[in-house]
Amino acid sequence: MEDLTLFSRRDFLRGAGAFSAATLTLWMGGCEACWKQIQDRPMRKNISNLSASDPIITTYKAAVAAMKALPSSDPRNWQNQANIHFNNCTHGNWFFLPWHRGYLLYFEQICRKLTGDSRFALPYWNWTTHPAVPDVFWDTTSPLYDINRGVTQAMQADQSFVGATEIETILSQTNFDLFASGPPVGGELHFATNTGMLEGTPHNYIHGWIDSSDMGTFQSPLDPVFWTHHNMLDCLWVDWNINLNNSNTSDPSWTNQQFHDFFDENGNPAGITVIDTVLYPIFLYQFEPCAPNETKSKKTKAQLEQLLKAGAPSKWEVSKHFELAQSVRADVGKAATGSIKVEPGAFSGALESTGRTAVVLTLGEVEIPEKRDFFVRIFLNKTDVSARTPIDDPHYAGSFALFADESAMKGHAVKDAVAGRPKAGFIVNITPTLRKLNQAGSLSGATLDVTLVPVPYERREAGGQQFTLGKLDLKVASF
Ligand SMILES: [Cu+2]
Repeated sequence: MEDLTLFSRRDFLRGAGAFSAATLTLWMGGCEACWKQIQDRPMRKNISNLSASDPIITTYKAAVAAMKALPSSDPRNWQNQANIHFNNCTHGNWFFLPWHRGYLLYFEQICRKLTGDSRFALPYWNWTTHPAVPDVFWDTTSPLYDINRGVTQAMQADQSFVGATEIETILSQTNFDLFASGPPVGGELHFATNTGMLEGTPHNYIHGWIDSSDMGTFQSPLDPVFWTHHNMLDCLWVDWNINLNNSNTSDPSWTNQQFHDFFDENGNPAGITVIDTVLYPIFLYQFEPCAPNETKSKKTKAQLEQLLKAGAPSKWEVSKHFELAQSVRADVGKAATGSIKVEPGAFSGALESTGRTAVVLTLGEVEIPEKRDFFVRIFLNKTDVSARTPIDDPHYAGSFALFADESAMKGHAVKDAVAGRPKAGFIVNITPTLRKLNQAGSLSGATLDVTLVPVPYERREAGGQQFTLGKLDLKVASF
C-alpha cells in the first residue's frame, strides 16, 4: 500500500480540486475511474500551436477579462493576483520553482471557476521553438495585451538564453541546486543568493528582455505573458524530473517548507507544502512536450511517484575551493576579468568525462542595478572578448541575466535597510568549457581567468551602466 499521508493534507486537496481524499484512496487501491481521471488530467499545451479561436485561448482571455473586472476587494482580482507575487515571490533560491508552481496552479483554478471551463489548462510559451512573444498577446483589443512591453511582435529572444543547445545544457545538470537554484544563503526565503541555471538564464532573461514596467519587475504577473512564461519553466522542471528522472533535493528545509500566500478559486486563503508540489504533474495536469529532443521515461507512475517523493541529497561535497575575494567591475559592452589562483591539477577529477565531479563557478555579491538593460556572458581564459564574441567560442562558459532586486518587494526595503542584506549570487557549471580548454591545451596556468562581458539588450543603450560583483568562487564538487 502506498503512503497516502500526502493526500490527507487539506491544502493539497484544495489545490487538487477535482479529487477528494476518498477517490484518491480508492485509486491507490485500484479504482478504475480514478485512474482514468488521473490519466485524463488536463493537458497544458504549447500556445504557439493554438489558433486565436481555440477554446483554450478563448477561456484564457475570458478569465483575464473576468479578473480585471473583479472589485479590488476580491483577492482573485487581476492586480491582487500580481500583488501576491510582488509581496511574496521567491527568487534566486530553491523555493523559486515550487512557489511558482503553486502560484500557477491556484491561478489556473481561478481561471476555471470564473469561466466555467472546468478542464481549462494553462498554455505555455515555448520560447525555444518560438522565440518571439506569441501572436495572441499582440491583439491590442484583447485582455491578453499589455501596452507596457518593450519588445515588438517581430523581435526574437536570444538563442544563448532560450535556444535548444542552452536548454539541453541546463537539463543535463543532474544536481538540483545547479538546475533549480540552491539553498538560500542565510536561510532567508526571499533572498536571491543562489540562482541556478534554469532561473538565471532563460527565466531572468525573458523577464528582462520583454523589458517593461511589468515583466521586468515583481509586478510581472500583470502581463498575461508571465503565466505562460512560468508555465514553460514548470514544463522543463517536469521534463527534468519525470522524463530525465532527476531527483529534487531531499533536504527537509525544502520539502517541509510551506507557503500560505495564495487564494483558491473561491477567493479563500490557500497554501502549499513544497513536497506536495512535486506530485502535481503526476496527478493534476500534464504537458505537451516542451523540451528539445524530449523522450519519455520508461518508469511507471508508481516508480516516478516514489522517485519524486524520496528526492535525493543535493548538497555538494567540496574537495577544492578557490576564491577571488575582490570585486570585479565591468562597464556595459566591455570585458572585465577576475583571475582566480588555482593549484596545478586542481580540476583533474572533473576533467574526465565520466563521474559526478564538477567545477562550479559562483558569481557572488552581485549588485542588481536599478536599470537592468544588459545581461552577462562568461568566458574562461580569454580576456580579449567583447559583446560580439560568438557563443560558439570554446572559451564561452554561459550567460545569465538579472531580475528585479528583492528590495523592490513590499515590506523588504525597510527590513533590508536595517538588517543589511546579502547580495545576489549565481551558480554556473563550467565543467564542459574546462574540458574543451583542457583538450586544446589552454588550461595549464596557475590561474583561471574569468572574464565577464555585460552585453546590452538589443535596441537599448545601457550607457554608463556597470556590472559589479564582489566575489568569484570556484568549487570542485561531487554530487
Ligand atoms: Cu518570473
